[in-house]
Amino acid sequence: MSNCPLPILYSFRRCPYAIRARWSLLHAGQLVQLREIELKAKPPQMLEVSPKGTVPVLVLADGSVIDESIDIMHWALKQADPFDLLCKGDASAQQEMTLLIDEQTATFKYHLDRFKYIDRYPGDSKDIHHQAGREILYRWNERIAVNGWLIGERMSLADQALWPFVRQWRIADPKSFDADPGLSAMQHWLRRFLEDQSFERLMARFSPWHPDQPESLFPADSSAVPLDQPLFHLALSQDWQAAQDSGSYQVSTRGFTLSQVGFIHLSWLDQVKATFDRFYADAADVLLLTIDPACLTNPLRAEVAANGELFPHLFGPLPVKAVMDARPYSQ
Ligand SMILES: N[C@@H](CCC(=O)N[C@@H](CS)C(=O)NCC(=O)O)C(=O)O
Repeated sequence: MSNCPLPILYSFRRCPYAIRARWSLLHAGQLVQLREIELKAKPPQMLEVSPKGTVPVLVLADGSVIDESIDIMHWALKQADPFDLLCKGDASAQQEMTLLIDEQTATFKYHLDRFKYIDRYPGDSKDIHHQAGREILYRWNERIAVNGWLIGERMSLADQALWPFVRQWRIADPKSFDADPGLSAMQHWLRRFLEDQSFERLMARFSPWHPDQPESLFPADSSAVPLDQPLFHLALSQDWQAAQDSGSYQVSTRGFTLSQVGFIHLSWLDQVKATFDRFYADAADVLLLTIDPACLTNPLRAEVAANGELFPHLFGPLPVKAVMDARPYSQ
């Protein structure tokens, strides 16, 4: 990992395509420069890299451009997919995901636009599109009713790609959505996203971008982790032993795995003692791992903890070879 320039994301706060792209960047631990645009006055810098003129557009450090939201999601998940949203190795789940995302793109969005903005479609009938969209939602609801998610027992890319559009549908008529007994599983499913602790970060407001102003970071409360100073992690000795056998360490913090939390908690040197006192003081055989951040390949981001302090987080497994030193920690 090197301190190369951050990707640039052209975004529009309320756009469901931009929302799903930001959601996946947020959860993959990716820091970007966010350029909020106005759809009525798209910046020439964006049109130059993506003449089709839709948001989101992601411009990577090497200049390559990704201008379809679903491709941005795939790119983000390639950087880090701690919850296995791509259902690696499960061809049938992947096929189901593709079918659902295609149905949203080709059919649901068509009815959503006409249900929500009927004034833009003279001669068309709002009721017909309401009914047609609702039938799709009923089918999605039946899937969610089985295990809580669109596919199987875990959240997948399909849930993440679809919820911003279901949110938009609800916004068009919240009363009928909330009162519909045929959508009860989906009402709960949607609330999981809207009440998620990251929703506020996702929907933070940015002033429209102007090249003369300083760049804004997304997530706005995060920052880059310097790569020229070591990072630290307190580990139980048995967990570190297991990591040496497998080649990577996948514990987030005491009692929680990477796949439960989504990232590994790290510290800077002056934060280690307080972390030990809070979480490890009664544990036997605690090791202090010293990590070379330049050897990490998954995204690293400094994020605000509940106490307001910034901590480095690693969004992926910690490779054993990135650990420069592992020694018993005691006060
Ligand atoms: N297929 C694109 C669609 C993106 C899209 O249509 N975005 C809308 C905003 S929600 C847009 O930029 N529209 C251009 C305009 O209104 O001028 C994607 O998935 O990224």
